[in-house]
Amino acid sequence: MVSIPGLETREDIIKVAVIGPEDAGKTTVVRQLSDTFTTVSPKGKTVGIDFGKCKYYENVRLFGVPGHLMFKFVMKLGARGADGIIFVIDSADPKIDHAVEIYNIVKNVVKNPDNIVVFANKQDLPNARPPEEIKQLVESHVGINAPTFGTVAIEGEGLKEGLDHLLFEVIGCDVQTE
Ligand SMILES: Nc1nc2c(ncn2[C@@H]2O[C@H](COP(=O)(O)OP(=O)(O)OP(=O)(O)O)[C@@H](O)[C@H]2O)c(=O)[nH]1
Ligand SMILES: [Mg+2]
Repeated sequence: MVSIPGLETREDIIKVAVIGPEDAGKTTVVRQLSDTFTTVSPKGKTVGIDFGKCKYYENVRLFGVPGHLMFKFVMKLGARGADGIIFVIDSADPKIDHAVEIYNIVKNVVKNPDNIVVFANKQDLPNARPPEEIKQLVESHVGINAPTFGTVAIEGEGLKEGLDHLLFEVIGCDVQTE
């Protein structure tokens, strides 16, 4: 477990919001990156806020929000004040119009909407579009040029690489390895 210096107090914890359209894999991402995890997802659909304590970094907390637009108010609550965003897209079914709407809701409540990485998830599916295509889709529709990682959340593939990029390259966290 690595700690990020100067962030020992509760207020200084790094909050990462995990957003994206319904069924993209947000809850799976939070669960895989966490050692302590809770979710409110009856029948697999998140209606509350997923919460995870990151298994790699002491000071990092992951907040997963619902993907269904019916729960916009919960999206805002869960993402409010986040230091960074993981934007999860199902590469086989990107639901890009919903993604645009979700980003437009969330960008107004986070600290800096440019602190974002995209997870082009479900790369294991035969009809998944490659990460570069998802990057371009997000750029042309959502209007953001975000670092994009191919992921398979159910296997944990690509998740730590994407989180590390968000923390250290995009947000610019300092890291202490002992
Ligand atoms: N094949 C495949 N399935 C995945 C992957 N990631 C998640 N899933 C599956 O996709 C479904 C939805 O995953 P969730 O993590 O619940 O998705 P979500 O974005 O939290 O869904 P909502 O909260 O309802 O919007 C589940 O059946 C997952 O097991 C992946 O990388 N590959
Ligand atoms: Mg969910």
